[in-house]
Amino acid sequence: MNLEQQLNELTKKMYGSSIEKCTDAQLYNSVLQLTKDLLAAKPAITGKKKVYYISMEFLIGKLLSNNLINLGIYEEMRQILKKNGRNIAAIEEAEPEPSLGNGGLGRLAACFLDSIATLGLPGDGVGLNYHYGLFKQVFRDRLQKAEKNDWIEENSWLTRTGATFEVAFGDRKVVSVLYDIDVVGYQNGCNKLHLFDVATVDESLVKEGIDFDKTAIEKNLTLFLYPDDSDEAGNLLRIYQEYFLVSSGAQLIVKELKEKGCDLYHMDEYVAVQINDTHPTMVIPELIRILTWDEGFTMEDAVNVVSRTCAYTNHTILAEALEKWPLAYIEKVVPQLVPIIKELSARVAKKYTDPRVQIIDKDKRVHMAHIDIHYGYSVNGVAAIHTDILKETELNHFYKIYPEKFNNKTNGITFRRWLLSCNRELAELITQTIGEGWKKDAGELEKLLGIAESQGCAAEEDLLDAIDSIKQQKKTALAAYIREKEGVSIEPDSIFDIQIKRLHEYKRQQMNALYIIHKYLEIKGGKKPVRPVTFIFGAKAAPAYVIAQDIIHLLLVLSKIINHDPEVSRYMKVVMVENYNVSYAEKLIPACDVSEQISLASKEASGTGNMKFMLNGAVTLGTSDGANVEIHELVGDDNIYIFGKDSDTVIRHYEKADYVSREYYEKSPGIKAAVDFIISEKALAVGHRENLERLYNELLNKDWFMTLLDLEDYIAVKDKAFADYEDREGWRKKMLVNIAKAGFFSSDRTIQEYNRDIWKL
Ligand code: 26Q
Repeated sequence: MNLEQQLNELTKKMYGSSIEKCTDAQLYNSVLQLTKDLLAAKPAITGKKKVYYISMEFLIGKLLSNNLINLGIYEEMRQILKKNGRNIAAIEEAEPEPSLGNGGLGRLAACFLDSIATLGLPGDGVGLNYHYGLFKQVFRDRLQKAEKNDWIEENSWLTRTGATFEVAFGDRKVVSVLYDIDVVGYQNGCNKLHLFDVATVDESLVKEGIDFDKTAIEKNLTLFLYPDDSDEAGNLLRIYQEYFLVSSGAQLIVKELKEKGCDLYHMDEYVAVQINDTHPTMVIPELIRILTWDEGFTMEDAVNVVSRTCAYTNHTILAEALEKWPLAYIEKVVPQLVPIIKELSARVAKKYTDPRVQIIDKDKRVHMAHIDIHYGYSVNGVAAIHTDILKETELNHFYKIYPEKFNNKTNGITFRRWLLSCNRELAELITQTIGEGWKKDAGELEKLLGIAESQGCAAEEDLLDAIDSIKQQKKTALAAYIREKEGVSIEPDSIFDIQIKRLHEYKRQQMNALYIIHKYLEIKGGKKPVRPVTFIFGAKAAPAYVIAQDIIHLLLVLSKIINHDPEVSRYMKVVMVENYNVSYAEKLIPACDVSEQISLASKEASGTGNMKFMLNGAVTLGTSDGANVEIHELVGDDNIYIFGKDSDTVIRHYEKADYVSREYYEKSPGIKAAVDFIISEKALAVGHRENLERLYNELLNKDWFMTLLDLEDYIAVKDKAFADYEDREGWRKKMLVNIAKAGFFSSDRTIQEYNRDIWKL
């Protein structure tokens, strides 16, 4: 039976209907089922050693089109649907998006699974099956409200495996059930994403918004993902979740090892466990517990073999985001781990007197990262500058003890999702121009730069024209989508300036807002821009992060004022899209002209959105932070807009505590006017005084992430970028260079490095 016949059989069997006649949802479910069957028939990727990528988050996004691409049948399926009068895009829309991650760290885990399978390496993800994931964002009265994101339908990518484990907490036992999602490599076999759920989970606990009864662990444990909220840490439930993950995961690992007939004393020859930030750190004491309690190991032997098995990735240098759990909390949740953690801590204390490297500190708090560094064999940062800062500043005391453990792995993104799938037109143009090779070896994208030499200047001119016309097409499509979803009309001929990422003060969405106010005041004062600009934002704020909520409020206030002012809206519009997620990113990124990557230098570990934008021909406007530094090195000064103080300067300001935002406010009339606008009559007429005043005071009296430090430079460089956009020839060349140099940021390259230096599969 060919694919079309198989699909017809399925729609008939499932819905008594044909491909032509069934609803979009029914057709989606039928294609889903067909794809799941094809995945099940793929060979498993096998080998002596396997990596388990253990993470509280896997922000996988929708899976249908990516699975079809990796199976090599996307085009065939598109044609079959078309022949039957159906549109694949409409079928893709019917898929609910799982929101099993906060942002970068979770999305990175998903890109890595794609690359591990694509490279044919044995490697599984280990995570949790949150029923409502991260909250769904809605705007009411220009404020963010949180709702549950219901994504698990009767038919889904999840397959119940039948495997169960028992997880013992101090006050109760719960049964963990294992679901799997197939992860197919591009033209390769399958690995698994293992997601654990509580057998007795009860969705009816969730009533209004995202509130639920916090007492009944066995009913609520896997309902929600905790938002990335460094201020609100210390929640017991988060520790319950973390232990539930690592205990289930460790049991699965040991079970699979035994099935392989492996001698557990040599488990490091069969397994690498990659710990995604500190969240799954308890896997280290848990593995030691299992080996000593159940397998007859001495403490010494267990500690040694586990330390040769586990490796840790650090994703942040924000001190407030490093997990430090009170020992009393761990005692309450998992008393059985306490003697092990104390033993691990005592061993460190015996060797090193420096209080900065202890596991349990004088306030009886457990520093999770310290467990990872002492009892793992590798510590990596996620971009060159980030790893340097870890070595030289943040983790310097550890670097002095274990220089050989530290290594850098600059992040990457899967080009299957972030080009082939989200920008099929550009991918096809590239293939027509340089052949298929880049899909397997992203470095070949550089061939795009040799077109003038190899095929003549006319060919390069055609290429630039084609890239530009695809960009225009994507901008038009995005404008239509935004019109439909947000009810705002935007002009496809305007410059699309986009900042999409979690809302955090260090990412400085508020600085972008101040630029917008500055532009608005200029236009009001009679200075009209040559070309209109559309400022687009997408960001969720952790519900307990008050200032982040206030920044969202300011952005919504600005969009109301500006979009409804006929004098100004001809020149600029502001759109804050609702519920920014992976699917929205796939529409926004191909349509972007200017990619906003404006974090305070030293604070953004890497960023990965910056790479996605570059690959899709946007030009970066950014600080010397995270992977922007490496983008800058690759594309050169002419093809990126860098501004602001560098990380050394910023770190010195923190050390000396000599940054005073009010000084910047007082010495520059432009800055003062922009900041004052936040509490102007105009803003207060559409916004809430409480939110706007709080934000204004924060900027003037604290501004911990130094918004005003870089504002003037930001305005100057951004104006320059917008002016350069008018040199259309020059700008297209910048787009081309960005695309051509993006190959380094393929997660295939990143995973090859993890494998070469850490996993050795
Ligand atoms: C911790 C404790 C309690 C509740 C939540 C958390 C928590 C959850 C998520 C803390 C942090 C996160 C997420 C961090 C994150 O996404 N970091 C980003 O990782 C990316 C991939 O390496 C980098 O590119 C980004 O620079 C980094 O911010």
